[in-house]
Amino acid sequence: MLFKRNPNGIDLPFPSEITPREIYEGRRKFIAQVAATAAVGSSLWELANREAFAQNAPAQKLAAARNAGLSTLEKQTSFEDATHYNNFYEFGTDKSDPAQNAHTLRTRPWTVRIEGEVKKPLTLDIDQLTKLAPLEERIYRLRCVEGWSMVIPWVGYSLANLIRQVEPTGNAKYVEFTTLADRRQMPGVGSRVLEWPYVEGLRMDEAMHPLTLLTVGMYGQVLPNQNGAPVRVVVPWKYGFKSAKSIVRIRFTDRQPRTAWNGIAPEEYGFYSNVNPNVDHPRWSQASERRIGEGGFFAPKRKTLMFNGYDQVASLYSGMDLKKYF
Ligand SMILES: Nc1nc2c(c(=O)[nH]1)N[C@H]1C(S)=C(S)[C@@H](COP(=O)(O)O)O[C@H]1N2
Ligand SMILES: [Mo]
Repeated sequence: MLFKRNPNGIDLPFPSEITPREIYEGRRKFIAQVAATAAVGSSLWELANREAFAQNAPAQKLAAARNAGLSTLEKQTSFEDATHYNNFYEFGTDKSDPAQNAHTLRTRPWTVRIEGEVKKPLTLDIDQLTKLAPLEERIYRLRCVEGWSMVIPWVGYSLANLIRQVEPTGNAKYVEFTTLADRRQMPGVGSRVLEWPYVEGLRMDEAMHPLTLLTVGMYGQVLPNQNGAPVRVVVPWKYGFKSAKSIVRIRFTDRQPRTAWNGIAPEEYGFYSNVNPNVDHPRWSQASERRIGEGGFFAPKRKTLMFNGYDQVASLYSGMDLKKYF
């Protein structure tokens, strides 16, 4: 992937260099076709097999009752698209990299440490965490800051369930999510595109909002590695980068945490990063979006909605200047 040096001197991906879905799809079909017609070199075989591995690894089913009240009725993005067009820079910066590379992530054993400004710090393994509250299916829109969106049926429960267990103190004003950064499992860790580990954060009331989903699955099964296995958050009214993948630590703090994107480019990626069509990114408009799977790169775009359409969070920001606190 090519990078454009932004005015801060920090290398960030430039939207025109994001691989259009058609191109990567074509590439994948090509690989599959060649692999099927026998006359192939070993490197192509290897590529095809690696993709097959990431795609077809035995999926553990996860039973969950649909929370209809919090789910959109819009057409769901296909599982294929949702698992092959990803941002997970620990596995590379191309949209197809996580599907190809994330099979090296070991998701068991996995523990999450919950600590900081709490009365009852807790370490949970992934099974304990999954069973902490009844699992729900919630179909959310996900809007990436780059200008595309998807509709995904996630499986999880409100993060508030976990937060109540640890009894935050009066000093707990923010929640910080730290994700795994292991060079042996993650080929992108060590690259200079971001700070590692990938850290994200929310204000306490945002973290407690019932929409904020502690997520262990999607499409009725455990999270595929490329989507942030074994546990991530999904914060549907914020740009996708706030929804940290493969979390290992949740820490409650009295100060706003330094987060990966806000830390390296604060003028471009605000701490809040609520979806807001009226506040453009300095290098591109946020007024509209391309729904992945909808007619390709040249299809008409959709209008982006304030808070990504999740109006019920508006009261969290009453009295705040959302141009200043973008
Ligand atoms: N650890 C980690 N979490 C991450 C990212 C990342 O690079 N690393 N990318 C973010 C971005 S930019 C988006 S849009 C979403 C994409 O989630 P999805 O691939 O499951 O659709 O994950 C977010 N969480
Ligand atoms: Mo994103």
